[in-house]
Amino acid sequence: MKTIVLVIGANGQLGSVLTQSLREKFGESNVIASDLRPKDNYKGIFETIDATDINRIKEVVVQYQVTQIYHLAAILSAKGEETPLRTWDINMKTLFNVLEVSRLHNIDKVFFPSSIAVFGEGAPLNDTPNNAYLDPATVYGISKAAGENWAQYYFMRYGLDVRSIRYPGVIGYQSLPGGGTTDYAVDIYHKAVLEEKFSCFLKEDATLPMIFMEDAIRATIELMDAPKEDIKVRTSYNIAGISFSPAEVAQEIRKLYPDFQIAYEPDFRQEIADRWPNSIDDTSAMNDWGWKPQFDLTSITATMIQKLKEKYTAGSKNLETAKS
Ligand code: AKB
Repeated sequence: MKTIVLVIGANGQLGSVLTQSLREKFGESNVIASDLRPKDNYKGIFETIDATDINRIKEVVVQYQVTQIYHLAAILSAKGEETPLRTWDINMKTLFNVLEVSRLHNIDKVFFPSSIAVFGEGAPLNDTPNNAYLDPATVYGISKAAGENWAQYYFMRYGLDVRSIRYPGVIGYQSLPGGGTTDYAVDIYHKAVLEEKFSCFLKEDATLPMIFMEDAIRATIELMDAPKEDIKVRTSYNIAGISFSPAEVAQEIRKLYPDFQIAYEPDFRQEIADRWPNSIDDTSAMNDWGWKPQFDLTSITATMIQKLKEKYTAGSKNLETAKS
């Protein structure tokens, strides 16, 4: 049977890159991007979907005879704390809508992203195991922990093939993150390339699990491609890329930009980071579907700097213009 994919939240940091990769895999005309509104000059099939509206999701699923849904729309950890009840409402309502439409319209596979934000003080800080106790301290984390259990419920009760990954902070040059606690790890590279001083909202030693975009996309596609019987975890899989602190990225950047300057001005996001793991144990993902990261801090830094330089240079005759 032909695979037709619907990506909900296709304008986001991960969504925009994942949509491209899914188009390369399944063909341009078989991947429908959707979000609250199209980006300027968007190329490819795009449908406007507010995922809190179940009827709109249904309409698009029926119109294109969708067989897989990637539900990426969510309010992230830091932004979510501004309006806790709205965050809960949006994150849960959109998930229920996707699960219900998928169940009622016989969708083959659903992807639901979870996050390291599901962990809290009850979990070990180092090499946090897949089945650690979950006591998240942000609304985003609570919604993801609940979402994982609902994903498992839909699998057990209705046989819906929902698969999920707990993403660490995702670092990529292709898109910008919005509203997360790990966002600094993308912003820092933009500032380095623009040769500007970086003000970091986390402390210098705030070590967090991170992953390069290429690894995150590959993990998602490998998980979705894995035979159904290999998927033993129906809540969500830990995946580790690497772990580093702001001071360690700054040190790595200085190998290429020796004058790079960073100031530490921790805000409320530091308290969120304090409760998240330093590192993640991803043995279950490795054993069940062969997960293995490829990028370390040195290769991430080299790629980010090279690609962002190219991007700024192309966008503005040269880097000098980009800086002003
Ligand atoms: C965030 O910082 O909120 C996200 C995440 C780790 O899920 N990047």
